[in-house]
Amino acid sequence: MKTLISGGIVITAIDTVAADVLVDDEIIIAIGAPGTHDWADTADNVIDATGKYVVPGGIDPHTHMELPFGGTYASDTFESGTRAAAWGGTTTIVDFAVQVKGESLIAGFDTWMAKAEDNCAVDYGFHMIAGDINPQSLADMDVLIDRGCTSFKLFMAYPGVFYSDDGEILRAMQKAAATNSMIMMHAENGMAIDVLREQALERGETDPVNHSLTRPAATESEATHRAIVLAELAGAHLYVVHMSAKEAVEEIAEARDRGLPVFAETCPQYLFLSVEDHVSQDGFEGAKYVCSTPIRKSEEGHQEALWNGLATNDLQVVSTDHCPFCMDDHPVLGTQKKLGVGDFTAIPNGLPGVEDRFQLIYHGGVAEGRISLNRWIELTSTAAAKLFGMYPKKGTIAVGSDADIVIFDPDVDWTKSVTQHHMDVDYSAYEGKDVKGRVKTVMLRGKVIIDGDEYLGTKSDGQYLPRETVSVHH
Ligand code: DUC
Ligand code: ZN
Ligand code: ZN
Repeated sequence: MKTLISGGIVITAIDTVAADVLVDDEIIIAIGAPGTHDWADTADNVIDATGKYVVPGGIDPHTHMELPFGGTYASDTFESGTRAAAWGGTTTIVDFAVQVKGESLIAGFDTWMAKAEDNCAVDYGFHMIAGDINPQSLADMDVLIDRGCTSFKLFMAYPGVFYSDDGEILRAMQKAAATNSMIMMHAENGMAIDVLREQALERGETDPVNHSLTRPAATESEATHRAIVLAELAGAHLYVVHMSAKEAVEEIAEARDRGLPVFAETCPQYLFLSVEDHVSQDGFEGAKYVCSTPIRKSEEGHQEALWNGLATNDLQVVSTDHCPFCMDDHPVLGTQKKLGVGDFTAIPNGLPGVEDRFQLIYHGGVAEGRISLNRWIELTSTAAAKLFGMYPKKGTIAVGSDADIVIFDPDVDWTKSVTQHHMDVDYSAYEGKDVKGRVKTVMLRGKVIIDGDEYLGTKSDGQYLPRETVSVHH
């Protein structure tokens, strides 16, 4: 079956060009100047993209569907979360399989594969959270790499849960260097943060805002610095996740200026939300914005530093860290954010965002003049494909690539709200925000799964995506 997308402006990380795109079955087979071919004669389906952008489907390399956290689970399942991703123009996610203490890496991977299988509306891969670094875990990294899981996340935060000490981190990095796999780091000094949290509670400071206040920027920048030092010692590639502090971005910039293979992402919540306007609201409202790393004070200049890092390539990726929890009771999971009423340390950490990211970065980035159209695509699709071994199958519009294509209308003005999103969570972190630009049509490997207001996909359209090892060096 052949589909012709005609009359649009094709945008990749490099080019902006008026072109028609011909798709055969799951693959892009031709890209040509409008009016120079007879493709319409043999196409089964013609999609008119006149006046629209034709862009690669978004890739979100950081989601947590169904993540167990703080006595509950992230409220989006693989089914609901990937369907919401599709609505927002994202056609690939890379989620995190979890190894808990005492369990093997492979057992954790198999558990997460089983959760996702036949339950994903878009294509999916896995990184592996290594929560118990020991000789067997290090040996098992080889097995996972063979299965297409080529990146491993370590935590310098959450002592007693996911935390690894510096020795464990160094060993995992040495193994990653030897296998050409990627180390992803949650860079926060969890030991110091635990002291600050305990002291805040002792002083009776229990409101949600204390989550942000007990994770000061220095705890992120110190951990980022230490992660870079350890990665350099090991000769490993390092990707620091969910950066929110300008001082931490400076550490990344300094490492990259020295030519190290160090990379980093930020997320929409750190670009658009602040302590002043969101986390410190009256009552328990601030719990909606409790995540780690934390949302920070806008007066400290973090948002500008993050946008600047995205524009200058000190930061390479915008992911979401999608990890939603309901404010009121979830029908199946029960109490979520409100577990932390009277004790901010018991608020499950995380925000919804998988549906928001692609369009928000267009709005805040392109429409508001901070980045180019090409950089928007690079940050939300191409760079993640290259860093995590999916390129050029994913992340671009090119002959031979998967036909994961979004037709995007840059001229639509609309207002974000929980009433119009598809994520299984009872609030929007961007409620009432006016934005420009909206996803119109979404194609996953040649199949139209979103057409305007209609969802045409199924919960098993998505396929597991085995990934290659690292091929990007700077
Ligand atoms: N941060 C969050 O906000 N949620 C899940 C895990 C994490 O590191
Ligand atoms: Zn994290
Ligand atoms: Zn995360």
